[in-house]
Amino acid sequence: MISRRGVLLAAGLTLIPSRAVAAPSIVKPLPATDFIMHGTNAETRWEALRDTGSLTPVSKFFVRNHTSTPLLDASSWRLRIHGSGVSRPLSLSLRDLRALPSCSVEAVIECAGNGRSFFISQQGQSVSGTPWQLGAVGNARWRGVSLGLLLRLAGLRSSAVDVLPVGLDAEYVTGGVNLGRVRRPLPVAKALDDVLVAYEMNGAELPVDHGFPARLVVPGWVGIASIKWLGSLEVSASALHSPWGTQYYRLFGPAYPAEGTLVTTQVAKSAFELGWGATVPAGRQVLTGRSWSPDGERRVEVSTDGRTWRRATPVSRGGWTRWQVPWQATPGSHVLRVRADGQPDESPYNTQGYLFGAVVKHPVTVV
Ligand SMILES: Nc1nc2c(c(=O)[nH]1)N[C@H]1C(S)=C(S)[C@@H](COP(=O)(O)O)O[C@H]1N2
Ligand SMILES: [Mo]
Repeated sequence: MISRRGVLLAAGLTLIPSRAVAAPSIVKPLPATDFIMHGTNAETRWEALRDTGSLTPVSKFFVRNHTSTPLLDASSWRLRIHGSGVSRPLSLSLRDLRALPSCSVEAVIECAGNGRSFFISQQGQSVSGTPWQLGAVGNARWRGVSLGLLLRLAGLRSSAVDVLPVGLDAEYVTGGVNLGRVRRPLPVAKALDDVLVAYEMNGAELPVDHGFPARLVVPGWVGIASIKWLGSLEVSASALHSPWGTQYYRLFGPAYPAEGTLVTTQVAKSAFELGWGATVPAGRQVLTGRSWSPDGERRVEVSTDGRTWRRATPVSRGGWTRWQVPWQATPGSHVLRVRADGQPDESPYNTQGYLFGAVVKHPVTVV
């Protein structure tokens, strides 16, 4: 059999070195069984979480990249903390960071646009942005240094109001406009609360796609707050702004003021560990899934007929709640629904499709 190279040579073509092919945005393998691709982003397939525990394995964790994963050199990397809000600017190496007292938290990171496609398919509205289903979310155990500790070491002034984390990935150019490095200010009050500068994910070094050597983890807030590939933190005595708070991650639309409303915290969501339009065998099934919200979930209910709701049984709690519920599946088409504590039937419309929190109507076919 003639090789691919032979065919190309015979055709008078030279083999293009693989490095000349457009650099992939994401470094880790992205098998189609685990991910749905959206340009530079990879969405986790819910059916791929079925046999995983509370922590999303790195191999299945969604990736949201504005550009590409940068490969940073850990030995020359520094985290700079500077600005009018601190009296002792710092420049820390990864060793310095690792030498500080650490803490860990199990927390979900979720894109503000998770569920966006349902504004279109379920509510008939037109929204802009990546058409995620419900897989732009993952739960991990993050270890690192409390941002509050770092700010105090840098001599946080009482006048400080905002902290601006800046990523070291490429500047983001969209529609011919360069918006600069991915960055978004965080109020000092949240920075001092439960935010981590994380260098570990699920007990191992932070993977390159998830922010190596260090990223912010901002529990309960939309994913954009958790800046990856952290290079600096500007602490300011005056309010700071970036396009990721003025142009994006703002709610615009008839229900909002003209200047929009900043998106900060997430809304409750729930998902079945089933593929979209999955085929399920008839008979006694156990439906499994997860619910998550910044305040934790007390009650999760499932409906298999669209009229009656049954309490699901919690399987584990943590960054999110895993649950299960038995189902006597009869042949035909069904629509499954799940809601955590008062998830509404409809999500308020906003032009960029953020914070979809309504109950999703999940189609399955029983055979
Ligand atoms: N530097 C940098 N940080 C970033 C991003 C990015 O593109 N660059 N994407 C943000 C967005 S929109 C989300 S939802 C999360 C996704 O985190 P993950 O890729 O580790 O899942 O990272 C955030 N932090
Ligand atoms: Mo995001």
